[in-house]
Amino acid sequence: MKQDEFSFLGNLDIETIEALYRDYQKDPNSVEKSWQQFFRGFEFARHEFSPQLPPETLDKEFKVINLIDAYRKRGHLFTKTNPVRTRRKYFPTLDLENYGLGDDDLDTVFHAGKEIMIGPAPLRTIVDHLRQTYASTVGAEYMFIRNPEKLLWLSHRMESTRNVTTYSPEQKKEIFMHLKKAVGFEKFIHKKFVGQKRFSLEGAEVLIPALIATIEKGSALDAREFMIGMAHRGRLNVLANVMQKPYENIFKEFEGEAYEEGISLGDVKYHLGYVNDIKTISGQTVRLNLAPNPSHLEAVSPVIEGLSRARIDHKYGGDFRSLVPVLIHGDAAIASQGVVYEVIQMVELAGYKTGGTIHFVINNQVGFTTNYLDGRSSTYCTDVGKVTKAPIFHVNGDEVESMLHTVEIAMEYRQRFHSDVFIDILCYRKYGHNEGDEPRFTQPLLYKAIASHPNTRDIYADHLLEEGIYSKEEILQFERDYNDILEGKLAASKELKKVYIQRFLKEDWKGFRYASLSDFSKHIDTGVTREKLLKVAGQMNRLPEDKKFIDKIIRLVEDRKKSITENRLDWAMGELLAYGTLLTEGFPVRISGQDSIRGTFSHRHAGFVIEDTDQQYIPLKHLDEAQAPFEIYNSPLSEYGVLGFEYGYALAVPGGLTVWEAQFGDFHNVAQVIFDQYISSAEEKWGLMNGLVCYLPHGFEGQGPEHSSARIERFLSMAARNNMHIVNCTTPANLFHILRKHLYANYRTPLIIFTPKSLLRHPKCVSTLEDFESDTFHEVIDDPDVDVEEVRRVVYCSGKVYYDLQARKEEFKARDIALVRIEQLHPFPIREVQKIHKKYRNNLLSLWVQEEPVNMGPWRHIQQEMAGIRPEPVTRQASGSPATGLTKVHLMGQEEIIQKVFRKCDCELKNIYCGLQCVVGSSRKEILKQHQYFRKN
Ligand SMILES: Cc1ncc(C[n+]2csc(CCOP(=O)(O)OP(=O)(O)O)c2C)c(N)n1
Ligand SMILES: [Mg+2]
Repeated sequence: MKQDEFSFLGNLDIETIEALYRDYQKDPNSVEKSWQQFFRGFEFARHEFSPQLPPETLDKEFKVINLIDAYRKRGHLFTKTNPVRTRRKYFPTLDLENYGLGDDDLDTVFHAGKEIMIGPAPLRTIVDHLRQTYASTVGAEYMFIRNPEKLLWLSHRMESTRNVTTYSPEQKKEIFMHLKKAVGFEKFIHKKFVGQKRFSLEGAEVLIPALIATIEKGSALDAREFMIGMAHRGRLNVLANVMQKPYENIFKEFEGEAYEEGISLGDVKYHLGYVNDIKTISGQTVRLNLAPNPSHLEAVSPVIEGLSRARIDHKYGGDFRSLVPVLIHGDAAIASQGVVYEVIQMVELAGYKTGGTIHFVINNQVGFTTNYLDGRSSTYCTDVGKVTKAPIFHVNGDEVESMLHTVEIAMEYRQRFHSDVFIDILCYRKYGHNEGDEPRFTQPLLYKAIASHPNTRDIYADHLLEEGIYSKEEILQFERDYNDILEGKLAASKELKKVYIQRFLKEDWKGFRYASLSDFSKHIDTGVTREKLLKVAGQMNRLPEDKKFIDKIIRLVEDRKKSITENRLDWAMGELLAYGTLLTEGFPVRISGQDSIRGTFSHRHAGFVIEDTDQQYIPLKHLDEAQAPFEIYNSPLSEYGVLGFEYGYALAVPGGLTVWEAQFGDFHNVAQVIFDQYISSAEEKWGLMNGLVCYLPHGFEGQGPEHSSARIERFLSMAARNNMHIVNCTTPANLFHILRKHLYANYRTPLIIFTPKSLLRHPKCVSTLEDFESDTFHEVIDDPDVDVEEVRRVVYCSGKVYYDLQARKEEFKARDIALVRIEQLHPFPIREVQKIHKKYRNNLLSLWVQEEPVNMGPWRHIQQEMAGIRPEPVTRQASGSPATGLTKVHLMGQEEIIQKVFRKCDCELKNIYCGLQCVVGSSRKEILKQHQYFRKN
């Protein structure tokens, strides 16, 4: 293919352009966006032209403008940003010929130079300026941005400086000191802890001065706090040389001895978090938070965003400039982990905005062993950033000054426009995935190049030598001095007895303690006076008179008022009253989930849309002037990202109620990583408490395999040592009390609530005002409708199935059957259950009834927890899929369960509920044996 077939302007005749230009003059929007930019530049330059310019000169001016446009758009494809590999080839190149220009034009002065801030200049100067700005050590992708203000700001910022900052000798010395530490730290550990995993930063040491520049620049632009999330690579170096975690504590972790108290299991050293207040060069104190994170790459990203948002909301009064989220990604992870996309989609939304995240990528061009060519289809690993049209800079990791210059631009942009920025650090990985891994198995060629490649410190030292800033001897002495410091710290670490893990955000959690088993059975007074209940309900059920609402909303509010006067409060009232009372008592409340404002099942209606508008009236925001903030958001259609976000949010607001709601309980499994790696395990790994509440709609109503089960069994298999509070409430009042208890407790654990669907409107699933006034949360609800002496069968169950059983019990007037509801599944209220078990002394048979198949639901957990009582299971039969999609099959299955519970004995000892074993066909001997068994037990 001939070169000029690729040419942009070269293969367009001038008449076509002129025609387009005429259109543009009539209406700029009538031509395509890139042509608008082109003509805008052209007119700018043309200001200087004499109207009598010969058409050929005019044509060339156009071509130069087109060349400028090409550098802006595609210069990044021709940069020298890869320190150890030659880049892939891209066409068309930026050669003059491809733009209808040639060497003969190099000395011609073009007015188009004004477009790039240098004024009329020879083409040679223009090209030189463009190369330096767009195709040297920094590649900038930004021309896809649609906001003209952002676009102009970026081109101006880069072109006016040729995309370089000239640092003073003092600044250069400072930069060298950071590089010296970044390189020296890794070398020291490599020598002292041979073969131990540390996921060294070598090859990407420039990250350390880059982060320090982020903090310095950010703080000069009003940032007071940084929330940092990163994976394994270089984390120890960041902890030591950015977070200023004491070296001796890090060295101690290499010895792997016991932890100090408070941490039971702990975690590997390159997952731990840290918080520190440090002083910037200008003397400003800033807070740095590095969140702990699991191995699961990118899982920390939504958590950082939630933490950041919570701080912005609660500490900085909504000021995005005060806190900057910083995410450090690996190239393979950012390109392929879906949660990155979820996070990027979220952070421009009202409920999730954090004012722009600075994303760094340690782009060492390899995953574990997987080459970048096998790791992604996109050109750049950062292409996901284009979803929100964020500017993306690709920087040569060997060029520390270019790096710092880019950081300055990124931080200025973030503080000005409050949107994301990406900095892709092109670098390499000195060793294998970890230090014991042999990279030459998989990348022999690359590693040959890496082996002889000098490190960033030495490259920069050479610059400083050349510039006469330091002598060789001085540089060597700096390195020796730093090494001596580390030797001292290593000796000090030997004196330490145990590994110290600083609890992340310890200060914010003052006043809270870890939960103990007895907490879960302790009754906290969570009742609310009638006067207050009525006051809150009155505000909740008030529509502003000056606004119009559709009839259905007016009727709904009337029904809610009626439920108060009739003293029959449903689930929605129980839930909203919990929020309302908590808000007036000073507890902030935040709820997010898919369609949560109205509620998937149309029960909540926390916001009323004003007729013929898109505005909402949210009554819980208008309770009284002193109330705490109430926020409720419909989340984007994401589970992993949003749950991670809310987990982070709850982490930063221990005194608030933060709720994540799954649309149907099943969908929580899309966010399984957050349940496994944070919610259930963060306390044991990192000593982290968290009070996040998760609503997981659960219940078998014939809605099919994916809309029935919230997989209770999975939560119970994760539950141990008070790590989570798991409940399945059957009354509005019990929900009300558990939410209030959760906030009034001075310990925090995640609270998993299996919430109902059909019960939301079930006429029996109501509570009275008295239940809200004087009662408390019940872990177990005994059957109020029995005569203890009469009871022959005790049926334990949890959740919605209770109402199905209760209906049949009423129908049969079966007062000899007691229905006992287990409202708290973990920690299991065994004492309470035992008390009930003993109370029914004439009981012949204990049953556990659940709607789920025997291999799902709480059964296996119940079997263990109630081993002493030995209930017989009544369940659906084992299956791989939780539920049927056919309504009739569902109803038959449900009926079978209910019938089993209420079946009278077919055997000769009629009228005794002796158990499922007495089915037709059992021999008399067997039956008698069964009966004896039941009597004895
Ligand atoms: C979700 C997830 N999948 C797989 C892994 C295993 N793993 C650990 S590091 C790694 C490679 C990461 O490559 P990259 O993101 O480029 O970071 P680098 O190690 O190169 O800095 C893999 C696959 C993991 N930790 N998390
Ligand atoms: Mg990598």
